[in-house]
Amino acid sequence: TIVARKKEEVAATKAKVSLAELEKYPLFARSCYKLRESMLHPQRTGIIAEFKRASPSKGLINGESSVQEVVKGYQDAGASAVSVLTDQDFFQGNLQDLSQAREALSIPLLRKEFIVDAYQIAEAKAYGADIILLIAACLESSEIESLSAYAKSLGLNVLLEIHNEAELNKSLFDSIDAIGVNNRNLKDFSVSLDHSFDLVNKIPDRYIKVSESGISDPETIKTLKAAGFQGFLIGENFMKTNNPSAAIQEFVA
Ligand code: IGP
Repeated sequence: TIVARKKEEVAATKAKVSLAELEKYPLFARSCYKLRESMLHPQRTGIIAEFKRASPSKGLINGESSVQEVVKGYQDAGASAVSVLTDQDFFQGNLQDLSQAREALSIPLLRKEFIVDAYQIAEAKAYGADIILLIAACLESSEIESLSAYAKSLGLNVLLEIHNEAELNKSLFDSIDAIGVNNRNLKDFSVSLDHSFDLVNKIPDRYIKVSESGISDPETIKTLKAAGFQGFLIGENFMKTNNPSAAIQEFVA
């Protein structure tokens, strides 16, 4: 499984770079941009725009675009935050993409990763992230609680991802800032916005509500907003074009 694979990956990395060493990286000491503030900012769109070269469902999406150019374009177009994949095997991402994005940005940056260990959270901070993702489908309730509390202790923001009501109910901790409904089923990759519409009213209002995946036109954002979402995580729709920065501009125009 993905969780087992990630645990092996973390063990191998830890053997090379200890947690104590990560804590000495210059970016580890920075204070993070606040997710809530940027998501609700009147001059921003609520879009969390993703840099995604490839995916397990689509294969190669964009092997050409430079991470810094794309994320800068996202920010200039009014994105509230940027997401960068760091998984190599499925998404052709890496931690250098994350730190490169950090250099180009002055809005919150999400490390998009399958997090199974606190070490990956320290790593996120060390490479310039402001937000980490925790996926309820990959974690026990007690792990969600302890990992989110650790992220908070480092000053990071936490986006918790769910796909159904059971995952929501095991995840309602104070150390979580935002709850994202993934419209894509991680097992069979089928996409339906109904997941968002069905779950939005079950998410307590103290959390920022984000709809994730499969959003491919501006009208959908209006509908999701009317249903109660403040955030919209979009990757493929922008990355599949040869100019993702132009694609997001047209999208928000
Ligand atoms: C973006 P899309 O369909 O716009 O490219 O989706 C984002 O929601 C998706 O990449 C994603 C994801 C994840 C990827 C959501 N949750 C968890 C990897 C792991």
